[in-house]
Amino acid sequence: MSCGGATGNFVPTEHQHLRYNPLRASWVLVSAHRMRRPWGGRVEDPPEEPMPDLGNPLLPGNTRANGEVNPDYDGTFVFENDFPALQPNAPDPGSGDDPLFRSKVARGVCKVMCFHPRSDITLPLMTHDEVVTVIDKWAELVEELGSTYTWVQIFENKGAMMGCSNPHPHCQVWASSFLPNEPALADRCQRKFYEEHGEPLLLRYARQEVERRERVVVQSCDWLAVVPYWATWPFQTLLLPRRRHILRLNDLTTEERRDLADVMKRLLTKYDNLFEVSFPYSMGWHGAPTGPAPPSLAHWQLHAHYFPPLLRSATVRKFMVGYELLAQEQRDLTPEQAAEKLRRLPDEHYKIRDGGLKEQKKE
Ligand code: H2U
Repeated sequence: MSCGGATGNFVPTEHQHLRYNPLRASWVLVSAHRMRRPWGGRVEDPPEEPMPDLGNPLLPGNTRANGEVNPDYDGTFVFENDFPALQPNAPDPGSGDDPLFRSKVARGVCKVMCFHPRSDITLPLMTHDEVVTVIDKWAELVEELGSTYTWVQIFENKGAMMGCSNPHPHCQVWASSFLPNEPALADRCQRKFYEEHGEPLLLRYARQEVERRERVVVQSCDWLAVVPYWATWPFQTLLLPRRRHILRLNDLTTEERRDLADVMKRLLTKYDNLFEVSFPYSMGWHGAPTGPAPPSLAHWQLHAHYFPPLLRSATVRKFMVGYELLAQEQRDLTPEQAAEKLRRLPDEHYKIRDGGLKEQKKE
């Protein structure tokens, strides 16, 4: 790894050091030498493979918690969350006069989007065309909800380990009248970089990662997936367009969507192949803020974050606890080591290799 100003005896896999995350203006402590320590901590039960539960409320034709019956869908299916965290007509709490007890109005909508009619077909196991359909639907939702709301957060919690409550492949879409903390921070950081350097931070970053190669996991004509230089989660990745300035999912061309579907399938197959388990993660898209009159956005570049918790095996995870909560983020494995492990994995899914899905699913 090339570190600007490194002294002769610095070895990133041996010597602890700090790395800067320019999207969050924060530092992460990298202590790769700790990978050698014995593990005496919690070992999770192996994540359960979703059993075909014919009563799952997300399946076509089934009844949801609010009594509505799902249509007999055969592609994606979007519905209003029956237990929404954001509602469109919440009253204004008023701002109050005390600087220590401030509040603000929060309005929005929450939707759930099923990716596929079958509960056992996750994104890497879907056909290329089926993944394109998911991307098209994401773009449509950004367009539709973005005309009213300031921020449209598409996110997927996958696996019980990441708090996912339903094994049916799905994501959530929360649109809000306010810019949430994380995108607000990404907005400030990208804007500052643009003002100082005259080009979008992530366009320059993608170009440099393609040249440096050591953190690249999957690369295509239009897209790049890397373990970012500043990754915190062991196998965290950043997925971003590498060739042109793109604000949001709905700005992608047909070709870019098809290419993205291919890169997502390859990345998620590698994730599943790492420990031969349906890999848990939280992922989400960050595109430029929306709403009726968004400010100047030349500094923004569309990107997706994948935050997977697994560290050493299908049962040993990374916790973000003591030092991370009270001091700062810390990791053991270097991002370059994580990228190399993922890069070397086959593009064929282990379930396809083992013939597990052949009878049910034909590409
Ligand atoms: P997870 O993405 O964390 O698994 O959440 C699934 C969402 O689906 C959850 O927000 C919603 C839950 O409220 N849901 C319904 O709206 N109706 C149902 O009948 C089941 C689940």
